[in-house]
Amino acid sequence: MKRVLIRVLLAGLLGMLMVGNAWTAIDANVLYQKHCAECHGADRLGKVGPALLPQNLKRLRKKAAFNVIRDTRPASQMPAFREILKPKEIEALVAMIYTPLKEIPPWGMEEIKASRLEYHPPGSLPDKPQFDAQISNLFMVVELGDHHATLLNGDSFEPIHRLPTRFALHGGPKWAEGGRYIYFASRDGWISKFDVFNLKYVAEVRAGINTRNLAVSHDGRYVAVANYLPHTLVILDARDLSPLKVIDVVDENGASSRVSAVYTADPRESFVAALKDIPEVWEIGYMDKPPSGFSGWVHDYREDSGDAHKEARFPVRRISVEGYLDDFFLTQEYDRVIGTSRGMDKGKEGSAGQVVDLDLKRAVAQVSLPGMPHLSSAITWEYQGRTVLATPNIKKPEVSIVDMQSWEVIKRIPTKGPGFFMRSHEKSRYAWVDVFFGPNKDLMHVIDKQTLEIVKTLKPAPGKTSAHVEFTQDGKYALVSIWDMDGALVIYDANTLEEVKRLPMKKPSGKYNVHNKLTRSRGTSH
Ligand code: DHE
Repeated sequence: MKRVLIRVLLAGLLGMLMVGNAWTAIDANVLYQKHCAECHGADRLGKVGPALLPQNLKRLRKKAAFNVIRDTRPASQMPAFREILKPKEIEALVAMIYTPLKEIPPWGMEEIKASRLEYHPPGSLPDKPQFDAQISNLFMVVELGDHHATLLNGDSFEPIHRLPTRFALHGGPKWAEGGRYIYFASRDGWISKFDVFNLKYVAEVRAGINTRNLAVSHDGRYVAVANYLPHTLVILDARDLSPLKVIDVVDENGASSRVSAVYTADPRESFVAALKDIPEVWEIGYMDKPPSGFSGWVHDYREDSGDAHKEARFPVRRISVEGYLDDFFLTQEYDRVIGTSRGMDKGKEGSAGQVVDLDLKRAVAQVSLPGMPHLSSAITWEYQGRTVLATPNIKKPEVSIVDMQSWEVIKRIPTKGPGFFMRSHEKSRYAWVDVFFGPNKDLMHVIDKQTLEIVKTLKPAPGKTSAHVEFTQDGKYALVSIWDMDGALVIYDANTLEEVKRLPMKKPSGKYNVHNKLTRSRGTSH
């Protein structure tokens, strides 16, 4: 009897741990709600941070998850919990996030349809702008600080309108129809269509629970949404955001995957998506007539009234790649994808990047990019008779310059810290890159595109992160964000590199110019 009692007591003690000065059982849920819920959602379904569920953590070993919580990871807004949580507490959190939820809310066609909000049906608002400005030089500036966006006149640099947005937008909002409309995506799945001429939202829909980004077809007819949760790609009718198709992202054996990102490949009339848990790139056609090579049959939805045609629309073409693509860049000709994979750079030097030919359906070259570039931020220009691609690196203080013919890295430009965003313009001799991480995060480098040297380093607001540049449509001015609640948009003369104006803003992140985005300028993301 005595022995049994001792065993029971020991078992009880084993389930408890010393926290502070008292013996307290670790309640992972309490820790989670205190330290994690604000960003990852009280239900673990994701908010500003991604969903924390076993099906979304397949590529992360538990040991690595432990290290992420303890030390954080590159390019993440998450703090390191080394000083806050004890190793056993971190272990308890790891065990928790690898435990399946009893139920994940379904988010399929019916739920998406039911979530749709229509404020103004297509055709019900005037077709003329309700303000006086050159539409092609408008900017939309996202202010993450208080979930707003500012529509800015790119000639006078006067704000036209400030609008509330959904919680935590991510990825570039996408312009359409010459600047009449802009589409926003929030990390919690809301897609919002804003009528810029009338300064009004016209429709919204929740396309996912945890979303990456959106793309709009070059003809403005369709919106594609990339989701982390559920593992789907959603195609919406751009006119009123009604869902047209929910594509389950699964491989031939039924394993599912998060979608890293989706972009539009204009001349191919397709969306291209990179997958995080399946070694494939997907191309989803939105053309009306099927091109050769597509096994599916495509129908113009405008004339489509019958269910029989629905499945045939938006056929998927699978392209096998080596490893998983976390981030990618489409060439200006839209025939190749340059992709990188987190973790692949831990292997041999040079295995981090690969060039995938969309027509040949295979990788045709490797690129040595071990510093984990943020490829959606890469830009290209002509240098000594060849096209080069330039990208900052999230893990390394350098800008990599890659020859796009040989795929050799021809120069590594040392910077004052790892960067996130890089931008230029066809008419500017300079490329701008931020220092986003580390003690020099208030610096912004300006690189001469012909000498590949840093010619000036700006410090727009000492002590505050300066990041993300976008040019006016003529390339004469560069707009920089001061990434702070008490932040600003700083406008520079792009030739003299002198400041010309400063507008106070709440943690402005990205800014998006109608002309540069719609003409697919080589100096910006598309
Ligand atoms: Fe982004 C774009 C991925 C974290 C701000 N980011 C993108 C795109 C991808 C991407 C694939 C291109 C989509 C597009 O524009 O349609 N971002 C990732 C990540 O994997 C990463 C590292 C981790 C994550 O949390 O998802 C990440 N991103 C961040 C941030 O922490 C940033 C700095 C703040 C935030 O908003 O969360 C951030 N990402 C941005 C911005 C763009 C973006 C402002 C659009 C840039 C543009 O000019 O187009």
